[in-house]
Amino acid sequence: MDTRAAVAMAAGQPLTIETVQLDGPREGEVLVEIKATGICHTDKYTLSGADPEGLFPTILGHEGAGVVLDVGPGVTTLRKGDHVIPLYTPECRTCDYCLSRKTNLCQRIRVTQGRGLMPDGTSRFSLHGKPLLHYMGCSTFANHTVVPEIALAKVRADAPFDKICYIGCGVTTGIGAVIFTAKVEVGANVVVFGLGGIGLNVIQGARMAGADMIVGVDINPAREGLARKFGLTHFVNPKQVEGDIVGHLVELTKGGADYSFECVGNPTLMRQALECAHKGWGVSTIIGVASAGQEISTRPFQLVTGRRWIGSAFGGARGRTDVPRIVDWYMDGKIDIDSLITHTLPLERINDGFDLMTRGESIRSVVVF
Ligand code: NAD
Ligand code: AHE
Ligand code: ZN
Repeated sequence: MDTRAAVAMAAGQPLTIETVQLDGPREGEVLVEIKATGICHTDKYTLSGADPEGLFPTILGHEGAGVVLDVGPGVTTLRKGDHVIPLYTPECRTCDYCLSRKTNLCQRIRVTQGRGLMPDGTSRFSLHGKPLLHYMGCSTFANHTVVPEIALAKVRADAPFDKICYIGCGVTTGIGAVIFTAKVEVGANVVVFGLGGIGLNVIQGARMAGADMIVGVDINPAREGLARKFGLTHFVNPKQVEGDIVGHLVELTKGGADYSFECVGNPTLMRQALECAHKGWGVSTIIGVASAGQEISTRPFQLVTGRRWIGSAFGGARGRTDVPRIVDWYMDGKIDIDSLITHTLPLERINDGFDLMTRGESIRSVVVF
């Protein structure tokens, strides 16, 4: 079939809107009509060329929601008409990783996914007879896509696509990092570096968890107002702090953060986030994605003295299990997504969405097909 897509022909170039060809679903695969997709900072990172797994030409996008149009042979858990959210972290429930119960990082199809291919090693997309690569197993910047059954969460049919698409990455990543990964408890002090599409969801998660003090650190002063709506209690602009930011945060939190989160992708901030964590028990969670070649560092003394440095992908969420629950949280009014979707665009304006992010003017732009 033909479908419309925003194609990334090469790193660093704007996306081009094309009519691409999409083959039908094969064994264990599902054809999905994407109704809406968010634009995440990770799409920008990959488009920039800094992602070692960023292969071109490709169809980016990993924050979508849509409807099942067709299923391939062997698909048993989904059928035509089901509403779904594609998962860049699948949940096969049979691999060693899923069965360990220690991680959400299902590895069933990770190798082919990282090469931009379906599990059988081929692509379903092509343009003028030449293959286009998939991205993060999702490629939601296309009006139609093919996704493995194990990488689709079935969600309730009354939830609006243009809002719940954000649960496909940002909402789950931020809230999940607090609840599933760090397991923040009632009364905790929390410091969040970066108040964008992820960090604001960390703040929302920290409030849900019952944190006392929620400190946000961002160089964009415009982030403070919205962050306060989500539970921020203290805003720190590093540009206005004289001297050492770590010392400032330790003093503000009266000894250090019980939990800190890095939501920017900057190794310098990752170090600051670790070092502002409380001696003896502070836990610092890295969420931000840094480019290939960048490394984190600290004095080992920071860890010897009881701080823990951990990371979180997709908020530690098991997608097929947890994503439908998070959709329920949204529909029940327990979490706010609407206030974070600052821009809604047609596919033809998808590059504007990237520009808004670059200029720090958007939290989430959502493309509606
Ligand atoms: P964003 O662009 O919406 O937000 C980034 C925020 O960081 C902005 O508010 C910006 O002003 C702030 N910032 C930039 N430099 C700063 C500095 N020096 N000090 C303080 N604040 C600074 O991005 P996002 O969508 O929120 O994504 C954040 C990061 O999380 C990215 O690296 C993205 O790739 C990553 N990410 C990771 C996962 C995961 O599963 N681990 C999932 C989604 C996104
Ligand atoms: N290819 C990238 C990987 C970057 C990365 O860590 N991605 C996160 C999701 S970001 C979503 O916006 C993730 O899930 N990581 C686990 C995994 O298996 O990729 C790089 O930098 O190499
Ligand atoms: Zn993302």
